[in-house]
Amino acid sequence: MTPPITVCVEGNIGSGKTTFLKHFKKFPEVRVFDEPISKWRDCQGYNLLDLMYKDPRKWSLCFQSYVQLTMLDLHTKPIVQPIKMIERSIFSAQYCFVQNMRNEGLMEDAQYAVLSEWFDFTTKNLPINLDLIVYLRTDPEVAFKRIAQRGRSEENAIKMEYIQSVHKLHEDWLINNQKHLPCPVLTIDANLELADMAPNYQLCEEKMFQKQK
Ligand code: TTP
Ligand code: MG
Repeated sequence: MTPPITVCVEGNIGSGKTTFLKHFKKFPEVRVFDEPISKWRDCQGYNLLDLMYKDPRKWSLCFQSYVQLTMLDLHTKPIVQPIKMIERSIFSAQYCFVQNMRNEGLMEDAQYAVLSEWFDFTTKNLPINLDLIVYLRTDPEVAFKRIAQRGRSEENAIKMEYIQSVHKLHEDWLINNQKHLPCPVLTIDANLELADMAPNYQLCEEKMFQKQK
């Protein structure tokens, strides 16, 4: 049997990744994994996401090391369907979030070094196969508005500058070729309202099913 192909959906916080993934749950060939954020909010009873936002200097390393573990779990999970779809990847965790925490001085250089060593080791030695990245590209203003609208309690103090930095790191990685790209990228205009997204779903379906053949 040919190994499944893996598609990961990337984009800023609030870009619409979870909503985008929902559309693909109807295909029997596709196994869509729920976002790992529920684990980040409850690791043996600890809400690591909340701890990290409340005191990033203290908790960023702990939080990001758990994000890394949950992403590895998703990347390596065996499935019976021919297509795996996941929200995010170990790559965006490292290139967009860990990098940002280091840039902002929220993570010590030594802490960053340890996470980077884990990242390098696991991405080299574990079977993390990515076949397509779908980049939901938004203007930071749009992502910021959506985050405010959904009102996730941990995120209520997020500032526009933070969303701008995370946006820039996604752009550097997925558009400007400044980091390693593990597979081709399909960029989608995700500023659109949900009602106007149908052609984009179709574009993604075509690419995905074409790869699977
Ligand atoms: P996202 O992984 O961007 O998920 P989302 O559900 O907010 O995105 P969408 O609306 O597009 O579905 O972020 C979830 C939260 O976790 C957010 O507050 C940012 C935070 N986060 C980090 O701090 N570090 C990380 O490495 C990742 C992946 C997320
Ligand atoms: Mg989500």
